[in-house]
Amino acid sequence: MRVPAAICWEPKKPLEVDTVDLEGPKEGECLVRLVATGVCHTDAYTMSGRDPSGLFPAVLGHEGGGVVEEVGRSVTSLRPGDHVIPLYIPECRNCKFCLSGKTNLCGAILATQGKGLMPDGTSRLSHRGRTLHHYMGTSTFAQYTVVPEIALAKVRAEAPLEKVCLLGCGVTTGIGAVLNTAKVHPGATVAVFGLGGIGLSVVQGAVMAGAGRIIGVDTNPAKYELARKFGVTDCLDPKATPNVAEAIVEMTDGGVDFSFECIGNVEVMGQALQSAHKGWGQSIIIGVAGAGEEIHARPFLLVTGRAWRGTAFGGTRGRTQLPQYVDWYLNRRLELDAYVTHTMPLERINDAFDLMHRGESIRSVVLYG
Ligand code: NAD
Ligand code: AHE
Ligand code: ZN
Repeated sequence: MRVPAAICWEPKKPLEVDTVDLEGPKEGECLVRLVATGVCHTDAYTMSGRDPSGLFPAVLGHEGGGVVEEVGRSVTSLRPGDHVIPLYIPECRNCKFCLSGKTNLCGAILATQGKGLMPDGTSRLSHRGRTLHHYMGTSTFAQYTVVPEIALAKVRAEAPLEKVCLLGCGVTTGIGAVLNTAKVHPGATVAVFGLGGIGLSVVQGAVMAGAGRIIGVDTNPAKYELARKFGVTDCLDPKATPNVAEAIVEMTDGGVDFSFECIGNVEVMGQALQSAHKGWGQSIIIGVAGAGEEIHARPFLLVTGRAWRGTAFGGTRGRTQLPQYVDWYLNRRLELDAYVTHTMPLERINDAFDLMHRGESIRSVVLYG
């Protein structure tokens, strides 16, 4: 079928919106009509050419919400009409990782997904005969996409897909980092480095967990007003605070119980570790860094009881946990609406990246007509 899509032909170039060819679902796959997709900083990161796993040309996008239109052979858990959120980390419930009960990092289709292909080793996407790569197994910057059944979370049909699409990455990553990975406890002190879509979701998760003081750090003071509404108690501007880690240690009598890096800056990752309390402080890396970049720290920080950890998709098992997050949204326990600062049709998707780079948006959501 012929489908409108935004094509990323090569790094550092705007996306081209054009019609692509999409083959129907094969065994174990579903055709999904997207209603909306959020634009995450990770899409911009891959477009920048800094992503060591970036493949081109590709149809990017990984924060979608849509409706199943058709199912391939042997699909049993979904049928046409089901509302779904595509998952860049699937949940097969059968691989070593899923069965371990210790991680959300399902390994069932990792090898082909990393090559931009469906599990049978081929692509469903092409443009005038040229093969296009799938991105993160989801490719939500197209009105229709093909996704493996194990990478689709079925959610309640009454939930607005133009809002719950944010659970496909940003909001789930942030609240999951707090609730699943760090397991923040009531009264805990928290520092959040970067107050974009991910950082605000860490703040939201910290409030849900009953955290006490929540310190937000961002170089863009325009982010502070919304951050305070989400529950940040103190805002720090690194441009006005020469040593942010020292300032946090001083403000909290030795450091925070939990710090979260939500930027993708390896220097800030080190500062976040330094901000954690001796003996028990945990620092969680969420941001993704460019090819060749490495973290560094004095080993003494770890020797003296701080822990350095990371999290992907907030440690969330998508098919199991996203229906619950959707319920929380419908019960007003979880905020999604405030993240959506801009909406646009697919034709204007490049505006979403301009807004992000100018620091003017939290989440732009593309609405398919
Ligand atoms: P965003 O652009 O919305 O937010 C980033 C924020 O960081 C902005 O507010 C910006 O002003 C601030 N910032 C930039 N440099 C800073 C600095 N030196 N000190 C303090 N603040 C600074 O991005 P986002 O969508 O929230 O994504 C954040 C990061 O998380 C990205 O690296 C993204 O790729 C990553 N991410 C990771 C996962 C995961 O599963 N691990 C999931 C989603 C996103
Ligand atoms: N491709 C990069 C790493 C990118 C990365 O860490 N991606 C996160 C999701 S970011 C969503 O916005 C992730 O979950 N990765 C798990 C995985 O298996 O890819 C690189 O360094 O190669
Ligand atoms: Zn993302």
